[in-house]
Amino acid sequence: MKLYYSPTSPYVRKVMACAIIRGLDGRIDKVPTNPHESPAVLLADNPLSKVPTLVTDDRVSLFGSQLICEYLDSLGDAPALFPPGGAARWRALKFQSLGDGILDAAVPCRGEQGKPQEAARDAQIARYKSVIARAVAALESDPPHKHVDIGSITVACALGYLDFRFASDPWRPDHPKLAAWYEPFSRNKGIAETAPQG
Ligand SMILES: N[C@@H](CCC(=O)N[C@@H](CS)C(=O)NCC(=O)O)C(=O)O
Repeated sequence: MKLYYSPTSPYVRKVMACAIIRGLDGRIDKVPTNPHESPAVLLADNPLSKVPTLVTDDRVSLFGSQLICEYLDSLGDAPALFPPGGAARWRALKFQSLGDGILDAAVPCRGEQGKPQEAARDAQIARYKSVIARAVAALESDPPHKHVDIGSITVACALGYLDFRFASDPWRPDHPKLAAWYEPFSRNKGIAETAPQG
């Protein structure tokens, strides 16, 4: 399999964490890619020009970390990261949505912060930060379980991204229950080995 990859993308991290936890990382050929430059090879496999993009051994291109993680879950015989049904499934998928929602605000927020200051930019940044604050508060009220599944993995990648890109605005002091969940969870092999550097 081929994975269009960026080492600092939290969505790529989520995919690689799932691959490591399910013992599939050795089957993935990582292709360093800057999606913002829209290279022709990436566009040939993903018209949206985003990473992660996975090309399967059957030459099927899959994009969106949720879809890619679900595909990886269909391979091999390691325990599933997507619970097959019942309350556990909906809870895991809800946490995945919450974690992805944090990233869907935090990643463009960082983009806005790099632009020249003006009122519209500042209003958009404030809106993104409110989304992040509400989502982290919801996680403090109801942290993920210790169990490793797609929900807890995604939340860990989202919190790791806040540490990586928003270190001057630390989330731990006001969220002690979430911090107490994250500290041991982040030592899980798939999370520890994919921590962003730099
Ligand atoms: N919903 C997508 C989001 C992927 C995404 O936005 N990736 C960023 C990198 S962190 C990207 O490729 N951005 C390029 C662009 O938006 O042009 C997923 O879950 O994979």
